Amino acid sequence: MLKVGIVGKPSSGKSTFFSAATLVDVPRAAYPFTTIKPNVGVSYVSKPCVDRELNVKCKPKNGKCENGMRFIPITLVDVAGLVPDAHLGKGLGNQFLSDLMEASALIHVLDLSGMTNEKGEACEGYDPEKDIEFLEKEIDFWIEGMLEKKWKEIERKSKMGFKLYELLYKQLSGLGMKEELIREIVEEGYEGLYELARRIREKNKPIVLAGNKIDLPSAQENFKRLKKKYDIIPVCAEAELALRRANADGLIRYVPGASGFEYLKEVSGKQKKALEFIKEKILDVYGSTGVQQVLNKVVFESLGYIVVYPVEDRNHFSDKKGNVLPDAYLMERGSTAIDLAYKIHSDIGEKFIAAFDCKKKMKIGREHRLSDGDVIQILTRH
Ligand SMILES: Nc1nc2c(ncn2[C@@H]2O[C@H](COP(=O)(O)OP(=O)(O)OP(=O)(O)O)[C@@H](O)[C@H]2O)c(=O)[nH]1
Ligand SMILES: [Mg+2]
Repeated sequence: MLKVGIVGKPSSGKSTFFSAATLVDVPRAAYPFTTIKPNVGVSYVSKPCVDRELNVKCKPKNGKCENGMRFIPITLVDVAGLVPDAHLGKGLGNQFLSDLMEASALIHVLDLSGMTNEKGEACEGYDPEKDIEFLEKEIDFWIEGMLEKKWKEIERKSKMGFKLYELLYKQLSGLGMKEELIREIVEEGYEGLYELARRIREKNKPIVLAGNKIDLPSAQENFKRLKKKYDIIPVCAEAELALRRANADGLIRYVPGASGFEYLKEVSGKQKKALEFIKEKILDVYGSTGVQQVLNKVVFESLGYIVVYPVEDRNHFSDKKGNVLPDAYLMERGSTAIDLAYKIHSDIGEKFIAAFDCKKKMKIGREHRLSDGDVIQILTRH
């Protein structure tokens, strides 16, 4: 399953974001290094389901479909806070980032309020822009460290005639890099190991900025200033957590990512006040709490993934048992019919003959590139 990591300095709200996105209950608190061991959970990205377009009602096996939105599972990982000079051993260091090795992209949860310093300690008037800068550097130092460990050996082998990009690719194999991208970087040239690490990070681990704590007035001020320079999504992780919990408890009906919710029961007192606050100060102002938007941006914009629906029965868009549109797969842009076949099962890949585009009602070949929202039947030999 596609993996996305959550990074940021201590106390920025990473675990609150994680909890809101997964509904996994984890410790969250206003002191640094609340999280030490990584939290791993299932979250979902959402896209309008093709069932409306096809005039059918889907029955997902994985994930869910609510209000016409298909929710597709991803793995989310929340780690300890990163501080400046973590690569020199400050805070908890940067070794724990190895928990994010397989993450395809990162979410940087920023505390936009400026009410915590770079170490996550309470303060006032801290500029969150500093966090954007130092965090990227610390991730670069971490990758540099991985290269450094084997650098002598890499240089020796490279002099012996082995291709440098192949050696680098091997050394970073756990990072889920593409050999082609590493080759491009090597061919373009770079100055020193740090620069090489930075280029590798830029090409392989896109970072989406989540401007958290937007409910606080100082965060709103910082957002107005920083949005001119950076692509930041305003987020209130606390609000999303409250809404998802109230939904799970049956108090309200709330579909993640929506701009509103409806009451299902009589709610009063503190709870009603909190929900009304969220409606007036977050949903009505920003259009959502930002959590779902951040997840969707990572997967559909930064990584450019598409959603493809494999089916066995082309006429009913279903599997053999009649479940309509049972699966929705996240696939890399440029994926082909044969890629989909192998993703379903290696056996299906091996027995592939052709595929059928169920929307266009035409046969397609193994190298046919798939598009977002395609409904595909794979034809195999027996
Ligand atoms: N006002 C406000 N506070 C928030 C929001 N999200 C998180 N917080 C608070 O920020 C503090 C830190 O939250 P955590 O989720 O534990 O932060 P973390 O980044 O996981 O912290 P470490 O694990 O220590 O690195 C807690 O007191 C949260 O209640 C938000 O959207 N608004
Ligand atoms: Mg935490």
